[in-house]
Amino acid sequence: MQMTMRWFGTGYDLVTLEQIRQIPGVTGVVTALYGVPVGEVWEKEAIRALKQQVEAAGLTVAGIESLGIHDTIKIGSPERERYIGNYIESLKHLGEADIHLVCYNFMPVFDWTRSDLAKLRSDGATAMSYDQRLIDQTNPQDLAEAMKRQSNGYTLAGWEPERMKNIQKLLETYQGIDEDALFSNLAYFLERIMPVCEQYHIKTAIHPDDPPWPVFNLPRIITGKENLLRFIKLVDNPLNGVTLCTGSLGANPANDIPDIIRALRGRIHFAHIRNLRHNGPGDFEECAHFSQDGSMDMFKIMKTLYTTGFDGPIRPDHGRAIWGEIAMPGYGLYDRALGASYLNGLLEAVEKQGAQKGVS
Ligand code: DNO
Repeated sequence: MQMTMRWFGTGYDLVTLEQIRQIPGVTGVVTALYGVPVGEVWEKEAIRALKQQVEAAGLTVAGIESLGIHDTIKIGSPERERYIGNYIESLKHLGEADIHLVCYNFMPVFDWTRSDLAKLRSDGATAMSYDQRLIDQTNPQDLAEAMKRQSNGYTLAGWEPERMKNIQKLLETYQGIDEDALFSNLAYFLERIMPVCEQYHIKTAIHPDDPPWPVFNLPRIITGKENLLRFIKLVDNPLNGVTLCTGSLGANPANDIPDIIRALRGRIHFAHIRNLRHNGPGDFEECAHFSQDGSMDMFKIMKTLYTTGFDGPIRPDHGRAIWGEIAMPGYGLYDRALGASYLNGLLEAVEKQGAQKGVS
């Protein structure tokens, strides 16, 4: 496994590559061209410059998070052809730059959703949280504005203001799109991109829906074991894989993460590892990565990833806001650096224990 951090790029991220380089064991970043609107082509030169910048800092580009999918592709409208063409072009440029992992999601309209980006914890830190009752009392427009207000001035990936301006129109275009339609539009897209992925050996890794249930009546399909298995069979090519995001899947306590890891053996191409605390049905809050701080057994998760042979990039995920740091919610340096060190510690224990037991 390669320990990485998500990095949003100069001008988009408070954290620098030089800081990331000093976190023990972190050797790469997952990054993106945040200035390019979703749906437009990522040009060769811009990809090369980004890669050179990362490498000059002594890190590697372990993958792309994310190459966003235009809403027309999710909806399956005729304009999708143009955007699928653009996607293929971007993949080709990434392949030519020797980048072989692309994370994306297929959530309608929004990416990850929270009801509060800065909930005060008893330790004095703040963390992101979700309470379905609060979401039910609001509407998409107000939520987008509330997220923006709490974003500390950063643009949140998947909540770009220019898309959110047209949110009402966007929501209308999804009318009539149910789970099956979304699955079939996803299959159509995957079939179209597989040839270029084959040509450049690019692994694609769909990110689970966060939270893994419908939000504002929009369907969500990457929600748990059964649907993940349906997903990998849509296009049964080893390059068509998954980002194992413990925080997204784990928001539903019925999702048994080690069991999901075993079921997806060989098809997990990227891992986001974080903990969270369940407060009740549809109600959870983020926490430190440490097992005892939340509801998940992080040792068991790391051990299962290891023993099932997962060998891709891994990263700590959202952190709490601690030590007075004011950053993009979830993406400050401090708590994610603690998370990376903790995950590395768990991994060392797993490896050494595994070696004693003769588990490969
Ligand atoms: C949230 C992230 C997501 C993820 C996308 C992948 O913090 O986990 O924004 O990057 O869903 O496309």
